[in-house]
Amino acid sequence: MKRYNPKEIEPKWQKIWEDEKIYQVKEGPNKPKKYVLEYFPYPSGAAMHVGHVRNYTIGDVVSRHARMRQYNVLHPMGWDAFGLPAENYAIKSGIDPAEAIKINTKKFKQQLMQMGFGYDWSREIDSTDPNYYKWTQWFFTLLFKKGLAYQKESLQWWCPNDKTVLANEQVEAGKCWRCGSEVEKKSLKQWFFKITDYADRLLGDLDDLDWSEAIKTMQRNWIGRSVGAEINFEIDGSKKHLNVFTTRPDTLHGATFMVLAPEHPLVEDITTPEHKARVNLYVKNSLTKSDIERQETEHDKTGVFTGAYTVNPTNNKKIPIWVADYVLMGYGTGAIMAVPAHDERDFEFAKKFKLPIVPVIRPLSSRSESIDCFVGEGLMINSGKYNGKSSSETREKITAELTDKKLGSEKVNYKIRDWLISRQRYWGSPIPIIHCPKDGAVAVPEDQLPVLLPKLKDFEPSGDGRSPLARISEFVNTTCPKCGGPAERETDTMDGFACSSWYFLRFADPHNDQKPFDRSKAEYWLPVDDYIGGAEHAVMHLLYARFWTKVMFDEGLINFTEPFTTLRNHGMILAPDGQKMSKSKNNTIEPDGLIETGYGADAVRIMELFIGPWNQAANWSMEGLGGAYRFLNRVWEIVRVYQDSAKADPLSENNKEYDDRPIWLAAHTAIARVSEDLSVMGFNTAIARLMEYVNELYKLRVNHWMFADSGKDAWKFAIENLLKLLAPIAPHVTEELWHELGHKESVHLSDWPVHDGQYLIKDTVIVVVQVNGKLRGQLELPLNSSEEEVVMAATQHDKIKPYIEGNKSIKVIYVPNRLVNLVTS
Ligand code: ANZ
Repeated sequence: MKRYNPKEIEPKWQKIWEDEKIYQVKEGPNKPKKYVLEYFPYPSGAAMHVGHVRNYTIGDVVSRHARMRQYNVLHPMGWDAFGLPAENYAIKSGIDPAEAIKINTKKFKQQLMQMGFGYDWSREIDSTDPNYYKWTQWFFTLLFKKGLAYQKESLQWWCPNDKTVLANEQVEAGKCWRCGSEVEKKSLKQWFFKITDYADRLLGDLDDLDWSEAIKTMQRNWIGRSVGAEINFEIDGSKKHLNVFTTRPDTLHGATFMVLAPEHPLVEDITTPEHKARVNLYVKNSLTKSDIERQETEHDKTGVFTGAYTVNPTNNKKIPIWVADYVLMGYGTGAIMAVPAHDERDFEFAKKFKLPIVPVIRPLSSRSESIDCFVGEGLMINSGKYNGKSSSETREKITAELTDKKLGSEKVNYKIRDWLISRQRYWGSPIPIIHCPKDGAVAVPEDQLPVLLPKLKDFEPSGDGRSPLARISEFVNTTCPKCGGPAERETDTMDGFACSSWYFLRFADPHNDQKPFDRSKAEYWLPVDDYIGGAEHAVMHLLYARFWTKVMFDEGLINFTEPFTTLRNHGMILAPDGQKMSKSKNNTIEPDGLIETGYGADAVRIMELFIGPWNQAANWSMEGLGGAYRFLNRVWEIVRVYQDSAKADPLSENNKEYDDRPIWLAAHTAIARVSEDLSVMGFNTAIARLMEYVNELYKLRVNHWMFADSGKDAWKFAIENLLKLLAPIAPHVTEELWHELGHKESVHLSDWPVHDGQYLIKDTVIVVVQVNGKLRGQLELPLNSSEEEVVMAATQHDKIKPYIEGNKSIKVIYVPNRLVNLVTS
């Protein structure tokens, strides 16, 4: 047998696996299914580095392990190729985006292949392929027909650098999530998906998902459900009403002023002539601020009085109405009742403008009626008939009372906003809508889909609020599908997140040209059992995909309501110096080079997993990679020695009988432990156990001749199972050695071994030896040794002898299999 040379064996097996299609699957009733999926990558210009590769390595081990446990495993791969990263890359490098995608996906695919990842490539999808985006458009028209896609003119986040609008989720602390530029607000007519209709279900169904609590909490906060009341206040001297949303109707007696958002339509109506000029100026100034700036707590509160008053229904007192920008128009009713004694923002405001502060709740733990702000629950004070009652009870009572008097009602509010889906960029799926002067917005009929994205020479965004497609009259001008009259096509494209909201379904039936997918195929494979990826998608992709899945369920397209049963977020790989790897920092490490230098993909895979727990960040290390390579060499060598031994001439000495139990014990222990570790994704500990196991086999080899008759079966078992246990992690080297042993079928299609508990029972025990109650030594003795045997062994032991010498009578206290105490006198 030759030496271990990954450069030779890895490409060889990759080709054989592809030719023999060992990862291609079909729906089948005989085996349970498992769908393992990693986020499909966007093939931007930069190649994948070892950080990206970790994600796919984890998915690959999970899917190979499942396949060996006789699951019918779907493990597909594709390209999320529409969207800004690909387009920006194309602009920068001056290549047509479609061309750039071709080059980049080829590169990515080659990178994935050389890592030995077992994908069913017959299911490869590309979101920019018209056969794919035809169905993305079809879903758009479905949402449109269900009233879940609509167009609205409103102020939107605008990225001046990328020259497009952004969804709320894509603005992070006032900056564009992609390029980091400060975003602006622009009034534009945009397309939205009505995700708010699904807020309650998106929230409720989180409970049953096997996802990390961190991600679930981020989704809960993003959806932001608040239960409270809407209260209607009369405006003094006017027929108009002022409606507010509050989560604390219990504090109504303490409302001492009202605040309107500057954009609130009532501002214009109610402001008295003498306050007009100041209010107008204030409103104008506040419109230049972002919502985030407006809500910053460290800023001094600003505001103006309108001159108008409402009436507090509890005591008929007049309350002044102010305008202040800390109240946002986009939430609740855009107006609040301010309770400075119990709300921090109102408290700051009241102090600054010298408005009354009336406490109505006192904490249970103190008797003082402090005028500092207290935001918790407690007992009511200054609240008439409610005094002495708990604030939570009062909350319900006041809401009921207001409802009776038709002054208010219970109300649930959500922070989540509808999903802004239109983009003024070229590289996306066209929105399949035709605008007709007579019929308005009309969906493109199914038989005219897809609306093809035309090839453009100049696809740079114009920045005027329209996409480059608006410059192409052949694209724009068309006829109305309803009346046949002249009409114009929508020129915005869809956000890339539309494509990724259903791709996991397409993998179940990727070549269907009649439907997005066949229902029975989707229902066979989905939901995804293990979804593996970074945590960066917490509130975008993962929320959108859940929303689309629920819409499809409602439409009767599928029988499940959640796309991803289990979500696993892997930890990042950092550069050796602990920095985040990125092209701009020039510190990326790509697997290609490591494979090229001779370490091979199997060693890189081991390193990706052995570097630390899979869900924690870790620094890449070259020394570690060397260690992984040496380990694989040791595996190679032990199999080689075993092979050579089997061929050797049986010498008389080798037919000696020997006890083969330690070999069985080592093998079954390894099977038990590695299986246990892999079942909980303990990849690093599984590898550590395999290393221990290999060490043990080397030790055993010294006394237990591999070619002696009495040990043959045990050694065969030990070596073959070493290869099986290592196969999901290091697929190439194990496949090569497996075939060296004479197997014809792939090790990856073999059965995962099961340990036999009877071999794990050890036949020796450790007995602790005490002299006069003090620990003096330990003995390894046969299980169930008699008292006599134990005392004999103890008294003859070098370490224990000195303590008992010269003592005539020794009393013995013996706890079988555990402890012996020799009491001298
Ligand atoms: C009176 C009150 C008394 C409030 C009190 C709080 C404490 P969440 O939990 O985020 O839903 N609010 C309502 N609409 C607002 C808007 N458009 N802009 C800014 N603030 C607004 O918070 C709901 C609370 O935030 C509401 O309850 C309201 O203040 C304020 F002791 O009403 B509260």
